[in-house]
Amino acid sequence: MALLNILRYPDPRLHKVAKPVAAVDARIRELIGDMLETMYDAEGIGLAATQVDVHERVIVIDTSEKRDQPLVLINPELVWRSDARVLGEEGCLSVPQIYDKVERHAAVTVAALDRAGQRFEREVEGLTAVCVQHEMDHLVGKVFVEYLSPLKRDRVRAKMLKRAREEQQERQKV
Ligand code: K2U
Ligand code: ZN
Repeated sequence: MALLNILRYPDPRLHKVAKPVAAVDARIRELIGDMLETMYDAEGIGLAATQVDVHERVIVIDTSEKRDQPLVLINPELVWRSDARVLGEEGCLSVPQIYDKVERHAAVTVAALDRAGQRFEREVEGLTAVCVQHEMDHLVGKVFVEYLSPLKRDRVRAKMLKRAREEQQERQKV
């Protein structure tokens, strides 16, 4: 298993559209293991392959209290969306320390392949539903800050670029 590098906004690779997984093989299962390790290490509750610069349709999620119930979604598709919507505070491992409100469907049904390549459907609500929608946005190159106003989005972009410059200067000092 390995910890993977998480791309930081506004890295242009975060806007690439992921391709469907052609075969659920050993390579994909290793990627899923590494994504889960990376998500738990970063204290996230979800991670999309796009965020680790792999542009295939793979998502891992774990919203359980004990962090021991991973949900693996390969080639996920939403097959139902509730009319009811929720406005929730979102964050993103690719946009650290930035949180803001985003409106999502309150519940969704997602169809996907599991690690054995078997198709399944799962209806989710609450934080899991929000996370599924957030991660599926990543797979089409969308980051949650794009739901914010242009002013807020520009401020986030400037803050992230400043932080990246400062981190680069720190690395050059050592
Ligand atoms: O895509 C990611 O970077 C993972 C997000 C998943 C998430 C998105 C929206 C709302 C909640 C979670 C990260 O887990 S953000 C960090 C975090 C962790 C717990 C609760 C909220 C945010
Ligand atoms: Zn995210």
